[in-house]
Amino acid sequence: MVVCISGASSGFGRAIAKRFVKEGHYVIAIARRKERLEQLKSELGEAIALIIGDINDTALIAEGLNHLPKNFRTIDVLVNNAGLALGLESAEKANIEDWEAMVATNITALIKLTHLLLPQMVERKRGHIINIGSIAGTYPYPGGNVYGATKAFIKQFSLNLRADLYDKNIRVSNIEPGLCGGSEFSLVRFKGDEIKAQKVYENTHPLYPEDIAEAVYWIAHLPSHININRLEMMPTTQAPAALNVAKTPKA
Ligand code: 8X3
Repeated sequence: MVVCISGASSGFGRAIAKRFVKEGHYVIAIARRKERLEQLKSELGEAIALIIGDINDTALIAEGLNHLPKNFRTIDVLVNNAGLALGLESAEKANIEDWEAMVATNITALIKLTHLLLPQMVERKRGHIINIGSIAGTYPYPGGNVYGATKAFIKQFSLNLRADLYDKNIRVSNIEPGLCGGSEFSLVRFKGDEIKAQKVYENTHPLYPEDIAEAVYWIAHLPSHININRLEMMPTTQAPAALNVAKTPKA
């Protein structure tokens, strides 16, 4: 199996790459950070091919895909993993550049890579697109504003792809993880503030990137007549929150 993973240099992407290579599969790892990718290659060896560059640069990614070594040319699985959250401010205080950056990576880059790889899958009548969504695409939380909305887009895009692809033997799945430690997710969200980032996972037992990798691996290895549409996963220590009602203080 050849698996193409965006955002493969760290976190979920890296764990997914390792999981597949461990079982003898080939991985195309796409990410911007050259050193990290090269380190991954030195760990995983010949089973990994690198495309180093910005996921939004379609020409560069297409060029990389067109020059893959022979063993990597028939892509069976696309894991749209690249994504980020920026900020946790209330909507009226949020930074518009943060909103735009989340839309650019979580939505625009994801649809562009899908659009690039889908025709060859349809032509071969074989393929699987696995998107990394989030529980934030279903459950609103304060400060989740645009981040959650981008993940809701991914959820609906996945379901609409199913509507176009169910008769072409192409599977589409959306994995929707909740609180997950062991990655740079919160460090990125809080712009490098390590203390804030650590607090998110303090005194609790979150999911870890390896748990997400396990889910991706399982979904990709089910018999081909089974399509997991959505897989919502949370740590046992997390649950959808109660509805809040704001009360006006008594005068
Ligand atoms: C990550 C899950 O709850 O931090 O997408 O938004 S959450």
